[in-house]
Amino acid sequence: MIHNPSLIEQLSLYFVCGSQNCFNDIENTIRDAIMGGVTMIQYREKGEGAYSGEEKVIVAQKIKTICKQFSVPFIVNDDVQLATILDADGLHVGQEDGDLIDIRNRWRGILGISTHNVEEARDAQKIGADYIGVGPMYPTFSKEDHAKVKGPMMIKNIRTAGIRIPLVGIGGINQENMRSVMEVGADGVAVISAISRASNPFQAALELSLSMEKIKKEN
Ligand code: TZP
Ligand code: MG
Repeated sequence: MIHNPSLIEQLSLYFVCGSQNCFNDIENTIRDAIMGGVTMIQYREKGEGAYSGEEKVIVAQKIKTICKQFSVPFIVNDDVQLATILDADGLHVGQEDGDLIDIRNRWRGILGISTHNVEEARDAQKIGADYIGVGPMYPTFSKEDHAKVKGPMMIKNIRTAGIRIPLVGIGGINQENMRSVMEVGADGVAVISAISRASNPFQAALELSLSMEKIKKEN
């Protein structure tokens, strides 16, 4: 039987990654992470040492091919044009990436929006986002211009306000604290360094994935 995972299942363990986050080759890191059990990939090429232009398109295409091979959704960060050229499964944007209603109208694939409070979460739901990211949950070294740390309490506030959109926590999440993020109503966690900076990304993804399976079973 073919299993068609729901978006909520696909959000369980969401690996966000650009070449700047990896010790080794990004393609190998992403392949290892998928083999370890990550359920969604976001290509987020940003910051010092990031690829741009043609180089970025080539790398993105390779990552898309890997995702296709393993039937894992391929999401592009920020760049509607790149997502369109590559026919990506999804696009993820932040609050500063343009008019979000206009982006929703132009992009019919999966749309994820970064949010930091109840108002942004409500607006994202209203305009028809498919999921939101909420963060940072904990201190992070992977995003320089990040908002103030919100903690899992922000997810609790969003859920208490009746906002039911699929949601992942992001920012400083690891094996030790992921349970606290799930317990307040997240559908999954998004991580960069917990996998990309691990000495063995496959092993790190496997351990996170097994923990996530256990946490989801318990709830
Ligand atoms: N948005 C909020 S925090 C963050 C992003 C992209 C960085 C998350 O990276 P890490 O290494 O999992 O803390
Ligand atoms: Mg952005």
